[in-house]
Amino acid sequence: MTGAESLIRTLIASDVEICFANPGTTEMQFVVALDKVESMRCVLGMAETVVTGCADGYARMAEKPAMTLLHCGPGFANGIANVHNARKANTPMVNIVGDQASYHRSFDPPLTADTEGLARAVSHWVRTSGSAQQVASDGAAAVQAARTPPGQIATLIVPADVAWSGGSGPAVPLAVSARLQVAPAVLRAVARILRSGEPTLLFLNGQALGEAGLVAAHRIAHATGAKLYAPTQVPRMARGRGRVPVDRVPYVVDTALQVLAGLKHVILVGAKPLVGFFAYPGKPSLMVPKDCATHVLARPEQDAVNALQGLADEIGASRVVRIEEAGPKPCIVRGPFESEAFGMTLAALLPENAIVADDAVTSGRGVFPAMFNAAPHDWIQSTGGAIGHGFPCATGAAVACPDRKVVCLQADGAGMFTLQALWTQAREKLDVVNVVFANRVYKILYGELRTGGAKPGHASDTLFDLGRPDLDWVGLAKGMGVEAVSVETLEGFADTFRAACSRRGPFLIEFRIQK
Ligand SMILES: Cc1ncc(C[n+]2csc(CCOP(=O)(O)OP(=O)(O)O)c2C)c(N)n1
Repeated sequence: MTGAESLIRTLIASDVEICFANPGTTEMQFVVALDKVESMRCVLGMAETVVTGCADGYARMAEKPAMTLLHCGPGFANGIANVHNARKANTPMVNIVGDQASYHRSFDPPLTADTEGLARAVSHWVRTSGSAQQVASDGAAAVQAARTPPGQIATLIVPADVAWSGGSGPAVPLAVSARLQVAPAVLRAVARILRSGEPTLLFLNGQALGEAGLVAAHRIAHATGAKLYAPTQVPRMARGRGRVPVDRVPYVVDTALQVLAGLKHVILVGAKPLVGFFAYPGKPSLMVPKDCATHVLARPEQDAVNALQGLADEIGASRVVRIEEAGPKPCIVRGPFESEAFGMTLAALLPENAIVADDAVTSGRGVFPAMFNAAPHDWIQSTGGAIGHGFPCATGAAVACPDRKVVCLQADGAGMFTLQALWTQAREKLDVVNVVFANRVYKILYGELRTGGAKPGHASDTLFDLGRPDLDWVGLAKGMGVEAVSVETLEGFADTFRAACSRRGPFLIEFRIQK
């Protein structure tokens, strides 16, 4: 058995079931090994950012890593933006990167690059496998690293001679550490802050945004008057009717400062401090007031759900607290696109237990709060600010959850980064309804320009306007085997979305929006 086959069999034994890939010559031994095994499903992505974005969406929903199979430094480099997004989401991911044979590198053949350097920039764990006898145990260590709470990026580089030489056979899977528990003294200290009656925010992320975490946070909020907020970009959140309606911190700095004004304490629950996306002259980096103290209930790698439940008990919160309805009633609105109206319309039509993948940029801002009363669903979103996440993330989520409808909310400019994922959706017959917000501009960048007080000129119009020619999303989708329809009104969207949801398989709705 080759090193490559030993590694593949190790990954299978470690419960890695899916291989998102774009291979080349240095990965040929892996392809040969994959041909021999039945239990690893291979999914081709026709660009490495699609491959890594798929692996991110898959792991967020499957709660375990997929493997990616990537080609040398340049292949990995192409995938980095969505590895970065995955890293910010604490997604577990195992990247296997084939590379030049060890003795061949010194001749500097064309695909030779600083693969380790590239990998280190975005991975928590990096190793270049030194021998075919060792590569299987390297693979077991990579899965262990990826599954270490809260979830990590593990990248294993495998020189071609390591892959093709005689291996050890599969290695035994390694134990994965459990989430660390929060010390009782921390619960008591945080309880004292909550009892002070001073304005307090519980800032929730990661595990705390699952249903159990939100329910416990809601008990605390009900008992103490503490506010609850999620980050502007959430990795995965349980939402919809019957779930605790927690909003995200607004993207726009002035709005964020307004909603967080007056706070005296912020308690981090699996979250990092509330920092703005960018710095702006004269505006603060942190979104909480200067005299607001920051406390940590649970770090991202700790058991935030247990901590919230323990805290709720510590302060004597009622065990069961009614969840009040928040946000507008779902209904089908008529007329041209408007973000909140779109959200209300989507909320009225969203199938039960759907997954919503959000890379909708400005078009999505009003959608999130308008969907508190939609059917229960999971919301997954780009978390690292690198656009081009929606199509692949939705694709990976659909691979993970074949029985759930996936709805991908994709801004058009961001969508162009990874539109090849549509082809993967068609190839794998994935149940995804893609909605493209075709405003034909980088709208957010016009906003950023005006924030600095400038007025658009010829350069900004050239760089932010996506017209001349207009993108034809129906044509682009059809070219990749995905049925598509263009709509211009909310009622047109409602009819098309309803029809798309009544069938299985990928579909694309181009929502043409006034610039
Ligand atoms: C990988 C990456 N490249 C570039 C950017 C900078 N950027 C942020 S938003 C944006 C344009 C977004 O436009 P679109 O997706 O059409 O959404 P809209 O602003 O129109 O809602 C760009 C280019 C980024 N965030 N990430």
